[in-house]
Amino acid sequence: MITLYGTYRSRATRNIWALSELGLQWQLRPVIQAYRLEARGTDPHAPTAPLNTLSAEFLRLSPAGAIPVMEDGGLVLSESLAINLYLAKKAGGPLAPKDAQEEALMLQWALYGATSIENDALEISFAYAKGEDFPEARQKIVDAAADRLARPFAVLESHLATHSHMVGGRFTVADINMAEVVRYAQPHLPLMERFERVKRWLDLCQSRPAFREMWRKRLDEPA
Ligand SMILES: N[C@@H](CCC(=O)N[C@@H](CS)C(=O)NCC(=O)O)C(=O)O
Repeated sequence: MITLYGTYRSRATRNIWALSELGLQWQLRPVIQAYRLEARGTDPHAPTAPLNTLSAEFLRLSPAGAIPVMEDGGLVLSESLAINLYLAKKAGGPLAPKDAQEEALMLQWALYGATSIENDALEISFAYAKGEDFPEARQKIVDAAADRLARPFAVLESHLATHSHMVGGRFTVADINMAEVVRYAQPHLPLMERFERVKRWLDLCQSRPAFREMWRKRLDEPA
């Protein structure tokens, strides 16, 4: 049985979405971010604290102290995007790479998302999570992140002008990985409206029942 360590309010959503699409048997072992506990006034080191990213038991699995982590038959794997690529190969089927070339392209897009998009998209996500009102300093952070994202979003836009999906002309794990990175920038409408194909592709990915179910459960989890 596959065990996923994490929460719905973390990058574990990527794996939860993929696990559901792939029809794999799995269980969730809740591990909360230490900073969330601290924000609630709970000491993450307290003996009564729930399992968290600073718990000794969890640090044995993840020296980085970060969720998600996946355990499967002795394999302990971190890095959400790598976990998804593993899960797709394990399950096979249309979401998985059909050959070495597709696998290379899926890896290429996962690395592009992680290195060229995620950090700036996260800046936008954090800024919007603080509320709808935008003091000038926060607006500047969002505008600068959106400016930096224009280049990688143009790369996606031009890819989607000639391809229906990230890889292989069908919905695959490469779409899940990229959609979950691009999602962080989604609240910034001026950016999404500028890149119409990216917006359309993201909407399509997020219309899948497996995404919707994951999202519903995420919203049910305390912030
Ligand atoms: N690149 C890693 C990032 C993992 C990561 O930063 N996870 C955050 C939650 S989404 C975390 O566990 N932070 C722990 C903490 O700050 O205590 C991945 O994609 O899995």
